[in-house]
Amino acid sequence: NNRVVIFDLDGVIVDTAKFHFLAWRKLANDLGFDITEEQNEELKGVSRVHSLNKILKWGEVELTEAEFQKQMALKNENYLSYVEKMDQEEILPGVTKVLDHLTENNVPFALGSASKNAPVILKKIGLYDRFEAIVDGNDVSKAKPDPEVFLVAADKLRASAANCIVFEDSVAGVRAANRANMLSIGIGSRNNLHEADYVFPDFTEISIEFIEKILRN
Ligand code: B16
Ligand code: MG
Repeated sequence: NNRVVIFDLDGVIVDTAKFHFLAWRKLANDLGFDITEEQNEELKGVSRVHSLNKILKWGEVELTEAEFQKQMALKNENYLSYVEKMDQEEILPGVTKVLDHLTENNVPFALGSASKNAPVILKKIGLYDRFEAIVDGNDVSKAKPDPEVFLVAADKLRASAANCIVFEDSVAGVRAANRANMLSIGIGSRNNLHEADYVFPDFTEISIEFIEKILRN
């Protein structure tokens, strides 16, 4: 069969949301306000520019274009100081088992992430060479929930959208997969991700039998 799989990065393969939160929080604090973990949920899967726009709205702060660019660069520098310390221990539990199963069964898989830092993160955790294709924030112009990132990934895998299975932790990402007419598998809470075709709290709850089932259907 010609099924292929597309993985989101942050929140699916690694938990970099905790580092994004620390870095955004520092930026907010430097500008004189604070952000909550709850607000951080709304930043998941959202591009860097959109994230900063949302945060500035929450803090009721306005920046000049030059200041905006400077703050984004500082945030990324700070975020990368955490990424720098990552290694394969950061791969979320249960992920490797699924990737190995796909590899053993010759099922191609790609990355479909909003992050411009995706390649460096994949190299840090030792998974860079495992992906058939990597589509990230550098390759697309329309952010999730626009399906562009997943459609480009499907294209690179030479697969039709109907044959793609997407693993996503964000609401925007699940919507993007659904809009692309792909099978969407949410990783996280059912409360947030009820629009997904299936939802699992994390990869340890996903059995090889389930993977086999969705590959066959
Ligand atoms: P960067 P994903 C997304 O990654 C994150 O969930 C989101 O919080 C972040 O703002 C976005 O990448 C951009 O990341 O600043 O590294 O370019 O979940 O799509 O893998
Ligand atoms: Mg994500």
